[in-house]
Amino acid sequence: MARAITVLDFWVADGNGTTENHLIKYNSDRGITSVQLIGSGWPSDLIRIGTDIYGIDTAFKQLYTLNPDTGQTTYLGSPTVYGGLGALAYDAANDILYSVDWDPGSVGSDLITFDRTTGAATFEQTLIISPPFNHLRHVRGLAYNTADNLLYASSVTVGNIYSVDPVTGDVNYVTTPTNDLAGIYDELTFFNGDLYAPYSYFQSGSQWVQIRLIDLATGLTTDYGPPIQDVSAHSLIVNSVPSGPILIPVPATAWLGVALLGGLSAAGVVRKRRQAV
Ligand SMILES: [Ca+2]
Ligand SMILES: [Ca+2]
Repeated sequence: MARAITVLDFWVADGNGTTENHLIKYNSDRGITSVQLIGSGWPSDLIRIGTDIYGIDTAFKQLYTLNPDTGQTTYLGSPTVYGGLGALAYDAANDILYSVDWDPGSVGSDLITFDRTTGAATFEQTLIISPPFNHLRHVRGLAYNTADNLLYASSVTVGNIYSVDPVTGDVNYVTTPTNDLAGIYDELTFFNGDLYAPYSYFQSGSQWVQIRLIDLATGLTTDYGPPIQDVSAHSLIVNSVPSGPILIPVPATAWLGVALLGGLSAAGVVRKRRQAV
């Protein structure tokens, strides 16, 4: 019998203030740590491909690889011509790395593919919802679903999730995830067949992130882990999700003083409670 997984572990980027351009690492046993992203401009998505971590940088318009232990970034090739790259998604079966350009200077979002060796970007198609044949605006979250071979894209201005068929170009509305705190879903990531997202919102003068599971059939969400203060979560990598009971968020004030203001120590400051689901 397989041993049950009990640890929730994920990474988001980036932080704000003292953790600007940091990779924020959450582990339900060890708490929160962070590492500075060396050479980063705007870490707008990260994705794991095999044993490597790739990132997209909106400010530098480029693909890079990341050493998550040291924070060192290595840029691939030359800057692209795309001014609004903010998401990555990977089709492992066909080894295709997708991105989206949401350049605010254009009318809509364009699907892009990357050559992971040269860093060169290729235009694939403009994302148009059919019907009503409107451009899909401001896509900053993208994920590839191996269950149906479709891309899932989140528009931060509209607040909806759409499916994108990368073969036919069809774009269809899927759902509107819960938006109870007037926030945005700045990234999407499938992990073990489930869709997770960093829900980003402002409260009490700070920007917060809450990792959420999204039910694509209903749009209803389930919180995973605690809300984390001072994060602008453009990126999400999920490393481990408990199999069975989920971690119930504890009041952030119970540990943020130590975990964030005290320099993101890895002390076991996150008190946990468990509840059957
Ligand atoms: Ca993604
Ligand atoms: Ca993003």
